[in-house]
Order: sequence, then structure tokens, then C-alpha cells
Amino acid sequence: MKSTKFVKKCTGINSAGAFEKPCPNNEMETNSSVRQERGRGDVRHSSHVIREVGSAAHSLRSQKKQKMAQFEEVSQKSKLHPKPEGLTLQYGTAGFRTHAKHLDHIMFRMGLLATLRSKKTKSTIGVMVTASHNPEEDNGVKLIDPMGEMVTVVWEGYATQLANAEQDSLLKELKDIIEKEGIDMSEPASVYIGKDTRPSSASLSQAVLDGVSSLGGKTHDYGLVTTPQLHYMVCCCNTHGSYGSPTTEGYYQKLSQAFLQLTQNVPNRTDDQKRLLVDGANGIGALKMREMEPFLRSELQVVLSNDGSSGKLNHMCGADYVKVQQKAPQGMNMGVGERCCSFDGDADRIVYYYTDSKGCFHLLDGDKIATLISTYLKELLTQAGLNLQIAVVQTAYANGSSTRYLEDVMKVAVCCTKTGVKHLHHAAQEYDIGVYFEANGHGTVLFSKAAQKQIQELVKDSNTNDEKKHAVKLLESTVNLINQTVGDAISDMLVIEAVLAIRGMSVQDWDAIYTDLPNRQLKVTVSDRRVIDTTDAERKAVTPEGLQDTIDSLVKKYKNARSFVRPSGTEDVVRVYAEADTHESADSLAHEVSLAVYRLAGGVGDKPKPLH
Ligand code: NG1
Ligand code: ZN
Repeated sequence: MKSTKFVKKCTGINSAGAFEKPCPNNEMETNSSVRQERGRGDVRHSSHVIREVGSAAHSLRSQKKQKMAQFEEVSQKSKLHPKPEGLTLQYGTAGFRTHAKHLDHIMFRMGLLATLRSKKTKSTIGVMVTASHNPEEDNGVKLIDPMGEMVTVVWEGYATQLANAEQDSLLKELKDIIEKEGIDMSEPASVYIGKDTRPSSASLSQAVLDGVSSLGGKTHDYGLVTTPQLHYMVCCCNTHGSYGSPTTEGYYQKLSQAFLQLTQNVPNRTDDQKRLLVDGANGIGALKMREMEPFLRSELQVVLSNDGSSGKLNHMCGADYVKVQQKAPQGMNMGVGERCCSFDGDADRIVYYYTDSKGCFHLLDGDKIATLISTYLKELLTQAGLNLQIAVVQTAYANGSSTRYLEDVMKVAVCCTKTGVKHLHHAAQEYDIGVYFEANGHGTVLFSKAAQKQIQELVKDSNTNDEKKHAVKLLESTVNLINQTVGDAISDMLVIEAVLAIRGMSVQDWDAIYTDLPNRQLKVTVSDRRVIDTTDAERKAVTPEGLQDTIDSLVKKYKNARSFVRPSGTEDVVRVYAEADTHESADSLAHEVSLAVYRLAGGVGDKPKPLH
């Protein structure tokens, strides 16, 4: 380590790996033999010093050669992953996402970027190859920061910069990032890689591996894992095992142990209560659920459908389909009143549902999940006598009824952020306990370090009474069951199942906590969705002129109504959301607002048609 530092300073290799003029405060001059020579005022070098200078020069030459060779390798290998000329993509709310055929160069370059990020943070970085709930033909990539969180905004910018560099300026852009961030290229790098089940994922994750190895980074390829599993691995690695062991087995063990602890004292749980129908979206979540089943020792009896053995990924199934279409997935054999849930394509989202005796479909989305979990946690805090602040973080898509219930009935603080998990995650970090969920079912709970410490201390406190002890033990197991790095369908499912069991609630009881306002989500295609600019956590459109006024006057025509529009971060569309007192009103308002977007924001193709 010392010798590399020495050479770096001596040679004046800047952090971008380019050569600058030798630095005046050359570390060679602090070498003791040189100091002695100077002390004697002798300008000639002793043979010893000459040998040192000679060997330093040799080492400098070999370092220079190595550096050149390193970038030479990037240059050579990048030719095997060429960028289609003119193609520009942006690192959006969920990384890069588009048709898989456009992504090979992006993957190689994200391998390069993850290596730089690893050198910069001196930690392991994750790269997940997935396009989540998008169609099977798409793919995508997301970078995972050291604690398992999303990469920072500045690095999202670098990702876009690197992704869009034409072939001949790739090295220049790479060196620009190295220089801006002052990255020491002699630092080692370690990158964890995972992929979902899409046919394109194998070759695309190979391109990531190529990128990392061309910069000399080390890789650990986890192969097929869910997105949250990879986040968990990265966090385990960088916390040196204190979050858990960085293997899929370690993940199953940690979660199942916590689940079994939570449910072990629940009296008289019948097989019906233990039974859960799971739609795996024909994706990775189904595979991983199968692997996990033995660890749950029949305390949860999963009936898996859309397990990938025949159907297509996310096609007519999965959490996004169920949430947006507000209907059950295909391929699921639901009995009346049976508790069911759907994962999305990379198992970081979950929604629950059931059908009643009249054949009516009932959806329990991210808002209902946040309500169930925050109510349960609040109750446990009271029982344990812990004074910790709990808050729920939502987006504009949260159903108005959920916000009202949380604020007015539960007296829980509610905070609204822009769409995109990273915004919710950051907001949730501000509280002792931050429960965050997007309405689409992506979410988790964050416990601050101080909150976790208080819980652990109370567990050990021999002076607490039985009721308190019981409550705080439940809290402790709940902390262990939750994947705090990111929303996790498997972890969330186990938390929900445990909470329902502990509170003796059926899915119908849970659904009855509050009644959702009927709502509708639509998409409008416009020539450039960036013409829509929003404010107030995306609840108000600032541009184009006149759009917000039009929305306001349309909303006034309906009872209990609300509507907003925003450009999607993952699709080339404008999203329209509307809610009102009846389904007809919500549909009609959504349609009228769609027409306004089409008219005022440059709609293309056919005019939006009424829903009925
Ligand atoms: P966009 O396409 O920006 O609306 C969608 C979801 C987000 C988030 C991302 C990433 C909705 C309305 N939007 O973003 O909540 O999950 O995908 O997957 O559900
Ligand atoms: Zn997902």
C-alpha cells in the first residue's frame, strides 16, 4: 500500500490516471537518505540514492505501463460492447430501463462505474440486472450503494454521462469522473452482481462482469437473485456480517427465524390461516419462494402460481398488473375470501387481494400495507413504553382515504414525497421509525440506530414487566424480519403474515380498516413529456401553462375528488391519476384530465377514449 502511494505522489499521476508534471512536494524527498544528503549540502547523489531514484523511475515506468494497460483493456473490451450511435438513455427513477437489445454497452459501462464507485467508497457495490415489472423483452440495471441503498444523485448523473458517451470519448468521460471524484485507482474494487430471470439477463450480466474486470475489479456473481436479496448481500458485506450473512441461505435463515419467533406464540393458528396464495409473476420471486419454503417449516403454507414454469414474465400477472388493472392475475385459482398476494418481476413489490362472495375483487395495496404495519408498530411501542416517533411516508399516488385514516384516526405523522423509492427512503430516515410504501406495493420500514439500540436495551432489561417484555421482543423480531435496505416482497409478505397472525385478523378485517376512494391511473403519450414540470411533491403541474387551472376546474365537478399528472420516470408517457367518490366519477375525471394533457401538453396518436 505504502509503495503505491509513494509512486503515485512521486510520479504525479493524477486521480484520473493521467500524468501531470511531478508534484513539487515529492514524497521521494522526504526519504531519509535524501534528507541526509541534503543536510550535508551535497548536490551529488550517493550511489544508494541513485539506485533508489533508478528503482523509483523503474517502478514509475511500470506503474505508467500498468495504468496505460488498464485503460487499454477498457478501450479494447468496450469495442466488444459498442454503443449504438445516437442512442441516449437516462438513469431514471429505477436505473436504466429499455428494450434489452439496447443495453449491452450500458451494462459494460455500469460495470466500469460500479468499479469506480467501489474504489471511491472503499466498499462493495452492487449491480442488479432487471427491469422489474416491465415486459419480458425489456431489461435494465440499477447500482446499489454500500449500505444497500440506491446510488446517490451525483453518481446517477455520472451513470448517464458514461452511458451516453460515444465510443471514442468513453475513456475521456471515465477519466473525467475519476478526476472529479479524486478516485485513487490503486484502491481495490469489489462488485456484487445479480440478475432476474429474463432471457436477456445472462448475457447482459456478463457484460457487467466484463466492465468490472477490465478495470481490474473483483466480482461476486450471485446469479439469479431478487433485487432486495442483492441489496441485502451488499449491506451484509459492508457491515462485516452484522446485518446478516451475505448468502441466500443467510437471508432465508435470518428472515425465517424472525418469522418463526413472531408466530410461535400465536395460539390456534389454523391451516387456513397459514395458507397464502402467491402469484410469482413468472419471475425470480417464485424461484426464491420455493427455495425459502423449507426454512418456514410449514408455519406459512405457500400455494405458488405463475411460478415461471409456463407463463411469460409479468404477462397478465404480477403486482403491477394487479394494481393498475385492479383485477386478479391470470393463472391463479382463488377461492372466495382467500388471502392472495402478487410479487412483481424482481420481487421488490407486493400487493394483497381477495374476492368476496359476490365476486367483487378487493385490492390491499401499499397504502393498506403501510397502515397495517404502522398501526401494529405503534401499538407495540405503546405496550413496550417506548417513546419513539413513527411516521408514514407516501407519494401523491397514496389513496386519500389512507392519508386521512393515518392522520385523523391513527394520529401518525404522514409525509408526502416525489415518486421514486429513493425519495421515500430518504424521508423515512428522518424518523425513529419510518414506514414508507408506494401505493404500488414497494416499501419497507427503517429503524434508526437509536431506535434499534433502545429496543435491544429494553429486551435485555431485567426490570421490565411481562407485557413490556413481550411487546419489545416482538419489536426486536420485527426489526430482524424487515429488509431495511429496500422494499422486499418476501420480507414484506412475512411481516404482513406475522402481523395478521399476531393480531388475529383476517384479510377482510384488514381491508375494513378504511375504504379506498375509487381511483384510476391512465397514461397519455405526448411528443415530449418533459414539457410537464411539477411541484408540491408532484401534486401540481407548473407547466404547460393552463394545465393546472384546467385540472383544478375539472376536479371541482366531482365529489371527494383529486387529480394530478406527472411525466413517468420509467416509460415515455405522462401518468394521470384521479380519485373521486364513485368509480364512474374517478374514471370520468381521469379521462377528462387525460384529454387536457393531450390538448395542452402535445399529445400524439389517437385522442384518449372514454373508459365506458
Ligand atoms: P414512474 O414510471 O416514474 O411512474 C414507476 C412507479 C414508481 C416506481 C418506479 C420504479 C407508479 C405510479 N410509478 O415510476 O412508483 O416504483 O416505477 O419501479 O407506480
Ligand atoms: Zn420491482
